[in-house]
Amino acid sequence: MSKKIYTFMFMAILSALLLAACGGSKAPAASASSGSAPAADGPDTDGDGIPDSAEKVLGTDPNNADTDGDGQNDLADQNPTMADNPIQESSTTQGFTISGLLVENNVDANGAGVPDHLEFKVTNTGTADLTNFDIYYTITDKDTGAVQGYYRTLPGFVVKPGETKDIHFDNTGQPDHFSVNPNSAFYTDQNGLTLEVTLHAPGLAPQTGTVDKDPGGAEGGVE
Ligand SMILES: [Ca+2]
Ligand SMILES: [Ca+2]
Ligand SMILES: [Ca+2]
Repeated sequence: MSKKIYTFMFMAILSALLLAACGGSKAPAASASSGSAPAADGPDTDGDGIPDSAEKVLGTDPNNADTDGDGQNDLADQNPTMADNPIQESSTTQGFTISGLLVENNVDANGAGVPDHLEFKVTNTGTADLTNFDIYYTITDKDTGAVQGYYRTLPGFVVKPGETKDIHFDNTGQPDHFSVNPNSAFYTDQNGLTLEVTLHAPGLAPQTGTVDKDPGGAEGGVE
């Protein structure tokens, strides 16, 4: 589907959900407590003006007012899960590598299975600490071609010279784990997916990687 169609669908769904959340302009006041209204109201955890229940339907993040990281609030963003890549780096100096990209069959430090998530290794090939990383990644549905794009800064992620560190994208809140949209295509789309990652640190050439997620592999349960 084209971006225009997505935008139209998003705005139409959002309008309907917000109208439902308000009880509708023509609904009698008594109907608000009848218990038969759609569950589109309730808490708005991130305060972006879209109730958590509606964010789930829209595919946006109930814990992040700017799901795609493009600087525009979900309510105002006409395509809230598709940021353009803002990383513009002219340096060609190589300072780090990325490897071991994984999006399913993840395991913890003891080898026990954990819910699917994006993870990979970052190796500092230079002589100074690396920090102030940022990342842009896309999730593409291999059947429909639909694309989501997310931008994140990675505060607190430091890689020392010669060190290789794992970085994870999930919502466990552990060190070197960074939050993700729990309603993204990664968790809701059962088709085969391709993730393309661009990792950047200031003054160094960005590094890219690609990894595929098998059809039906959306096991659900982001943590
Ligand atoms: Ca919200
Ligand atoms: Ca949100
Ligand atoms: Ca946004």
